[in-house]
Amino acid sequence: MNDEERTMSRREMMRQSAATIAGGAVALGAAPVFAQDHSQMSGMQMKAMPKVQPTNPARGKVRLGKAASPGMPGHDYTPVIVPNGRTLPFRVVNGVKVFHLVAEVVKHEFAPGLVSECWGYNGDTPGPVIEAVQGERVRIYVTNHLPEPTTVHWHGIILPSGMDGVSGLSQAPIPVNATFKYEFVLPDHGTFMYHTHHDEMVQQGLGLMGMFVVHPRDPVRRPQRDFVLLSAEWLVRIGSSRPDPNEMVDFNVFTFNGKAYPATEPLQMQLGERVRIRFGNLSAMSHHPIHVHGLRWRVVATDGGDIAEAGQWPESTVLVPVGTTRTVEFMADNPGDWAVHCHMTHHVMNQMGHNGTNLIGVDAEKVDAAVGTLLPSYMTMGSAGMSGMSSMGMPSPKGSISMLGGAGPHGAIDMGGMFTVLKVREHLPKGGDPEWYVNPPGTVADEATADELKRDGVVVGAAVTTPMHKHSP
Ligand SMILES: [Cu+2]
Repeated sequence: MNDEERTMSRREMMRQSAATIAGGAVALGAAPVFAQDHSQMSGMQMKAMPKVQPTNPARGKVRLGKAASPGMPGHDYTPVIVPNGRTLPFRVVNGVKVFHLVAEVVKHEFAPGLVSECWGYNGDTPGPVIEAVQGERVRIYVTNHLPEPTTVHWHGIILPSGMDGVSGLSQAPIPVNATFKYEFVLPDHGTFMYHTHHDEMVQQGLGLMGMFVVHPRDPVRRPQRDFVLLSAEWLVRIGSSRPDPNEMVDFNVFTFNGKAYPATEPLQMQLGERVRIRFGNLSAMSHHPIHVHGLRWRVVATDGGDIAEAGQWPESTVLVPVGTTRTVEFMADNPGDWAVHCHMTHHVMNQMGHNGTNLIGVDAEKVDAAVGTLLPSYMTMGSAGMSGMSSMGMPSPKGSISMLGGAGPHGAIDMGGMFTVLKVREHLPKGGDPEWYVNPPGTVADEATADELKRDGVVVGAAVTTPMHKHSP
C-alpha cells in the first residue's frame, strides 16, 4: 500500500465512522445527485426535481436544510492563521453556528503613520475571517451601522438564492441601523470571501470585505499552517482622511489583510511543515501575481473548489485575479527569509511612488543650487533611481507613509505595499517574531575579491567580446 492508498483508506474509514456518528445527518453515499435523498420524497416532488449533476468534487453531498453538527476548532479543523487579523467569534445555538457582523465606519491603520477612515466589519478592514466547517449550518447576523444601506454577499458559497446578498436581486438592502439574518448550510469546503453587494464601487472601495474559510469535514489534507491573505488596493491621497473609492486606475496603497509593508506581519513556519496559503483578491481593478522566493507551491484550489491532484500545477507565482481566491500548498523545505509579494512593481510601492517626475539621469546640481537659495536644505531626489527614498529617513507628510519599505538585516528593503516575509526556521521561538534569518557562513552574496576575479578571468570594466563559455585548454 503506498501513502496515497493509505490516506485513501483512512479517509474511507473516517467517512464510515462519521456516517455512524452523524446518524444520517450527512448523506455519504456515492449517489451522483447533490443534496437529495429521493427515498423520502413523494412522487410529485420527484417529478418537480430538476436533475442536478454535481460539478464540485469538494461538495460533500450535504442535504439541503439538514446540517451536520458544528465543527470545533482543534478537533475538527486546524484554525487558520490570519496575519494582522483575526477570526470572527461564534456561538452554537441549537446546533447552528451563529456569527454577528457589524458593518461600520472604522479608523484603519494601513501602516504606522497612515490612518484612514474606512468602512469595515467589526472594527476593521478586512473584516474578521469567518471560519466554518463543511456541512454545518451557519446563521450570520449583519448589523448596518454605515451611513447608507448595505448587504453581504457570500462569494463562492453555494446557497439558496435569497441568501446571496445581491441588493435588489436577492434581497432588499439592509437599512441603516437594521440587523438582517442570513442562514444557510455549507455544502462545500473551500476558500471563499464575503463582501458588500450594494453600492459596490464605494463600499468595497472603502473596505467592506473579508474572507470566509470552510474547512473540509474530512480532514485528510490538514496542513500544519494555514494562512489567509486578502489583497486590496486603495487610493489614499496624501493628507486626505479617507480612501477615494471613485478612482479607477491610480491606486497608491496595496495591502495584504489591510496592511502595507512594513506593517505586514511575517508568515512564520517550521522547516519541514506542510503549509497552505489562501489568497483572495477584492481589489477594485487589479489582478495580483503573487510571487514566492526560495520555495515552490502547487495551486490546489480556487473559490470554485478543489483542483483534482492531476490538474494541480507548480508555480512560484500565482495570479490572483480580482474576485477570486487561489489556494496554494507547499512544503517549507528551505530555511531562510523569503519575500512573498505582488510582482507588479507598482504594487510594492506605497504612496508617492507612482506619480513622481522621472529624474533618473538628471544632473541636479544646478537645480539644487538654485532652489537652495530659497530652501537651504533642498535636494533633488531620485536622479539616480528611487531606492534612496526609503533609507534616507525622509520625513513624510501627515497622512502618508514612506514610499518604500523598511529596515532589513542587510540595509533597507526597498519594497512596500503588497509585500511580506515568509520566515522558515529550524526552530521557531514560542511566540513573537523570530527576527532575521542568520545565513550560514559563506552563503550571502558579497563583494568579489581581486583573487576571485583573477581566478575566473573576469576583467572589470572590459567589454565582453569573446564568448564566456569558451573552455580554457
Ligand atoms: Cu499586485
